[in-house]
Parts: sequence; structure tokens; C-alpha cells
Amino acid sequence: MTSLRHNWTNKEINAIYQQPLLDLIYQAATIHRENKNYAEVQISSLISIKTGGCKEDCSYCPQAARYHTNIETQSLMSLDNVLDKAQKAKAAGASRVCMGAAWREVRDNRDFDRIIEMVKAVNNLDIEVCATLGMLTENQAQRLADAGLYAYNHNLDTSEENYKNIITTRTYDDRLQTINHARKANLTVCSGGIIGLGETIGDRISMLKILSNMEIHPESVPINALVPVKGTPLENQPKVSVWDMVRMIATTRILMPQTVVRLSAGRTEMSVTDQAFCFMAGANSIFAGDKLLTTPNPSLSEDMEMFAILGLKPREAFKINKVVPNNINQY
Ligand code: SAM
Ligand code: DTB
Ligand code: SF4
Repeated sequence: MTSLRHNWTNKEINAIYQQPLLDLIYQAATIHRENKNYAEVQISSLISIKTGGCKEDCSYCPQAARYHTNIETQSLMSLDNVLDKAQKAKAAGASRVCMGAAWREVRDNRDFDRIIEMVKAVNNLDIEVCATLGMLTENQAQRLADAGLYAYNHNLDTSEENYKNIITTRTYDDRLQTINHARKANLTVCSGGIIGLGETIGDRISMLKILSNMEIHPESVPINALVPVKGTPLENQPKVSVWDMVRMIATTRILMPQTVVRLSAGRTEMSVTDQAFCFMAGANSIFAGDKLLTTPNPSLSEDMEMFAILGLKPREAFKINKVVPNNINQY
């Protein structure tokens, strides 16, 4: 196993990211094989438990109320409905269910009590339960942990410098604080970003530096390609090049060898060949099912066909170790 580092510099990350593509893929694939069974891919399934009508101004997001996108808003889903979807996801091979709510933050109200019940019920299915509900206090994180939540997703999305160009209704520090609250409650952390927002390579590197220098690396890092949605300020962004996705995934794999790297949004625009490069570069998780939160995703049968072609298989639940920092002095 590769020792973990928490002292990466911008210069080092830049050198990794910018090296010739095939060298980068080879380096990442080597580290991947030293640390993971590269043939096992973890499947997560998203359930949008509360859709649209969000107060925030995240310029990529179809669920922000202010942007007049074409999505169907929906108030908090019933427990039975969530449970039914989670059971179907498990039967289809998912080892993790991620419940997403279009909220700025969690409030201590009846809706949160209902989510606590959902976490308990889905946890009883013996599947990893993840939630992404916006900002959390430490106490709220603890309630979720006590209910059996396994992971909390809270993406940094981009660099600190670029953040204010993308979102103005909260700060980067707010984001980091919620991640700390999840950590303090002993939840595993899922945090990554989006490429294709108009960021520079320097922004991508700065974001990866923050994630990879956390005292404990996030146990999972989703790498999303922007899904440009009509009505959002980023609707006309050019399509992300697959090679940028590959570079991002490979660099993430090299910096955080034991983390689950998730090839997340954007797969409908990618061929099997494109995705094969991402798996080769160290991706070992996907979101499966026809829909992400509000936008389309490849169908399960297409994904199973892809797994068969590439010799991949879905991984069972609860197989990741929490990633504990090594003695960083050895570097
Ligand atoms: N409201 C909560 C929050 O912002 O943390 C949870 C849900 S939010 C939709 C979760 C993540 O989805 C965002 O942080 C962003 O990374 C991703 N996302 C949203 N819209 C996207 C898009 N159009 N393309 C790619 N990723 C997107
Ligand atoms: C993550 O990094 N990507 C997922 C999940 N975590 C919550 C969400 C992608 C959303 C894409 C746009 C949509 O479907 O609304
Ligand atoms: Fe709201 Fe989350 Fe979308 Fe931002 S990303 S608008 S916080 S749902």
C-alpha cells in the first residue's frame, strides 16, 4: 500500500496533472493496482428526496429556485417511497444509497426528524447510507451518525479563488466547516468537485490540494463533469473534454491512493471507451440508475454491459477502511 501524504504542494500537483497523458494514466493505474482491487467498482444510487426550490445561487445547479429551469419541484419524499427506491437500488447492485436534498442547510425541524427515520430505515437494508443535505451543525451531524448514516457528501466544487464566481450565497469556509462537523461526528466524508465551470487548471489543482492535504483524506471524492442545464447561468459552457476528466481522476488517485474516486456526473456524454480510460486512471465508483438528481444518467443495463466488456464488477458494501493519516514526517 502506498503511504498517504498530507503535504502536497501546488507545484507537485501541477507536475502530476500536466505530465504527458499516457505517463499520467500509467502512474495512476500503477498506484490504483497497488492499493485497490481495480476490477471492483462501487455503485452508488442517488435518490432526490427533496427536489428544487433551493435558495442558493450555485450557478451550475438546476435546483436553484432563481433560475427557472425545467425541473419538477418536489417536497420531502415519504419514507415508504425512499425505502422502496433504496430496495430497488440494492437489488440492482448498489452498495450505497445517497439521499440528496435541495437545501441550503439542515434545519432542526420535522423534515429533519423524517430524514433521521429514512436513514435508520435504509441502514437496516445493510447498505451504506449517504446524505447530501447542505450545511450541517456538529449536532445535526451527530444525529445523522447516531441514526446510522455512513457518509456525508459536501463538495468543495472548485478552488477557493473561483468559488465566488460560481456561488455567492455561502463561502468556502462554510463548506469546510460542514466537512469538519461531519468528521467530528465520525461520519466518512465524500467531497469532490465539478470541472467545466470555466475554471483554470490552477483552480482544479488548488481544489485537489485542499482535499488531499486534509488531515484525513475524504473517503470518497466525486469528480463531476458539468451537466449544462438550460436556464442556469452555465447553460452555454462548452462540453468538458474527456481527457480533462481523465487527468482529474488520475491526479486524484495519485494524491489520495486509498480514496474511492467516483466518476460522477457527465457520463451520458461519454462513450464506453471514454469511461474505460477513467477506470484505468483510477476511478472506482459510479452513480448508477437512469437519473442523477434531476438530470439523466446511463441506464443500468448499459452500465452492466459496460462492466461486462471491461471485466469490472460491483463492489459490496462497507468494504472501505476509514483513511487514517500516516506520520507525515516521513516525507
Ligand atoms: N444542496 C446540497 C449541496 O449543495 O451540498 C446537496 C445537493 S447538490 C445538488 C450536490 C452536488 O451536486 C453539488 O455540490 C454539485 O457538485 C453537484 N451538481 C449540481 N448540479 C450539477 C451539474 N449541473 N453538473 C454537475 N454537478 C452538479
Ligand atoms: C456528486 O458529486 N454528484 C451528485 C451527488 N454528488 C449528489 C449529484 C450530481 C448532480 C447532477 C445534476 C443533477 O442531476 O441535478
Ligand atoms: Fe441548492 Fe445544492 Fe443546488 Fe446549490 S447545489 S442550488 S445548495 S441544491
